[in-house]
Amino acid sequence: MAATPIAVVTGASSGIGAATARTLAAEGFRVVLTARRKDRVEALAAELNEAGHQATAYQLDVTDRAAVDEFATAFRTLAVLVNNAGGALGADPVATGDPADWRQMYETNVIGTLNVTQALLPALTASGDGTIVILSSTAALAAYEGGGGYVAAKHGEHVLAETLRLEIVGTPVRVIEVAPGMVRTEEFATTRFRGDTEKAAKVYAGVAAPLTAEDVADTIGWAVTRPSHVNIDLLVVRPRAQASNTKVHREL
Ligand code: 8X3
Repeated sequence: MAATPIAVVTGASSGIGAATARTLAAEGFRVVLTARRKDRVEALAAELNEAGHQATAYQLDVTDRAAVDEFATAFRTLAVLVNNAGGALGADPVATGDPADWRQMYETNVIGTLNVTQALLPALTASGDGTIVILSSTAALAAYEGGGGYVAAKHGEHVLAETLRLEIVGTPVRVIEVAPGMVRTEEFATTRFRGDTEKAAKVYAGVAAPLTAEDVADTIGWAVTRPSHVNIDLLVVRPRAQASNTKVHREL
């Protein structure tokens, strides 16, 4: 009997990462959930195991290269890597944005993805049919006012995905970029606005139905389960109320 294929999901403690872990577990993958918050990934892994799936939790900060390398030694072969860890900090204009925020966003979104991808690429290649998913954003494709450092970091992730796809064509690893627009998760906007829930709520004000983490997990699950010869290069997904990063229909 063939071994159950393994999927690693980073940032699996909440939001899109946690929803993706659930989706891939339901698709029959053995999921390895990583996040800085050990309690959260352990609780989700326990829940999935109780439901009859196969899940393991691992505490990991994707910006810590030594820790990522140590984590990667556990995998001789790997079917799927979902680079989901990342996020936004602040919504200041370029004129006044804090360089420390910009640096941190580059570190988590771009270097974090680079670290995990580099460390696991040998195992993905050894599987004979590996898939890398890079969770970017519509901020990876177009700028918006106040997006500053986040737009720059997400453009960086987009370029990482594009470049890697060019460089490893012909090897048994495909590179999928999923770029969601407005997704309402429990933490994204609250983290961006440093716990200011009022500011966070304004992001979604009057929007009938922002995407949910499950909507995005659904697109990821679909993309990674396409036949082996198919590559979804870039999948942009937005709620119906959002026509562009700056054109949002609000019923106020
Ligand atoms: C999240 C989408 O519009 O906040 O990646 O940049 S947005």
